[in-house]
Amino acid sequence: MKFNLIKTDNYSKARIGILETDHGKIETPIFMPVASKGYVKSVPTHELYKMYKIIIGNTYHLHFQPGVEVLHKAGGIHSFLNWKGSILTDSGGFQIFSLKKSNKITEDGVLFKSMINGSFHFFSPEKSMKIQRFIGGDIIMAFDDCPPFPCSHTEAKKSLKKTHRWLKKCSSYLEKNPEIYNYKQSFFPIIQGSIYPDLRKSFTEKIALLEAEGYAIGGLSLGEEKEQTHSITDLLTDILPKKKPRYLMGVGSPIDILEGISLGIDMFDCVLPTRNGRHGMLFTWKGIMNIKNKKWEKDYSCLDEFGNSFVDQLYSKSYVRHLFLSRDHLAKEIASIHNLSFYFHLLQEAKIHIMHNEFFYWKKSMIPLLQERL
Ligand code: PRF
Repeated sequence: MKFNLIKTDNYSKARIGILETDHGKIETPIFMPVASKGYVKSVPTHELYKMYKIIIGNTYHLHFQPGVEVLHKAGGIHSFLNWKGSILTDSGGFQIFSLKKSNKITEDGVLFKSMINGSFHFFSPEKSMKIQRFIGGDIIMAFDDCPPFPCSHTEAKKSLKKTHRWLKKCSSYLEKNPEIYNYKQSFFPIIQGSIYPDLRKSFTEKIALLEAEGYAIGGLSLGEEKEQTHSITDLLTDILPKKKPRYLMGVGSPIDILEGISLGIDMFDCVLPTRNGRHGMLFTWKGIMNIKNKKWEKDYSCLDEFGNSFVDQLYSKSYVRHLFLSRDHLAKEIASIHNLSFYFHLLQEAKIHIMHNEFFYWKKSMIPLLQERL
């Protein structure tokens, strides 16, 4: 993987870069739609690919369905999906922890009960790496221990030490077990440490020396105050090597993304545009719209007059509301395509403003609009 920084904003830490995997070039900052099981819910691949050239899958989900044997026999996840772009896979740890019930964390890994059939499974750093080799993502993530929020300094420190030991196990597994498909996989460590600046700082200083191909910030956006998310992110992007991509995991809303960009983040992923879209929440340039609202019952104007997606001009607000109330699948498809298109264009705009050193002021002017409830 290559990463070239092509521009840094004069008035914020925002940057533009080109990230290149063996499956193509991606301009950063980038938002990656979530395809945990190898598909973005309700969105056909041909629509997705018109906008996005990278998606994020999940080791935990793909391990259960369709399973590594199916993926391996297909020749890896790209062939299985017939996805021409890049794929990043998350390591699965976070999903296991967030499904907390009935799991047991030990020094070696996590014992948990499957949501699908109730059977018991054990995930370890080595196992996550092995599965990620078989899945075949272009970027693979370290198996980390993400402590819940809130958590004490003592707990956070203990968990961070485990994340560090697990990181070493991941790296040594990958060194001994090279790629099984004919393209490169890049490995990103994940920074944890909850909301404690001392833990975050010392860990980041250590792993910044590793010369990893990119770095991820985990353990944020778990319910802490926005100022805490921002100050931790700010602290870490000051320490991380400037020439490597930074990925803020599981973030976020359009505003969170603009804040992240201004703090020097290059990559984001979040279920928000698709999950909330499936429930009728639409993000627009004028604010957030709940299309199921009675207000739109007889509004025959197009879904989003400023939207760039074909769905925005093709369907009316009244009609999309009707599709939602009738519970037709088409409603979810239209809303998800609309939201992914909005996110895509928001990042396109952000890049134009970074290019012209106007990002900081543009972001400031955008926040009240994005907060608006229509
Ligand atoms: N770790 C991993 N994946 C994640 C997170 C994390 O901390 C988060 C937290 N925002 C989202 N996805 N492995």
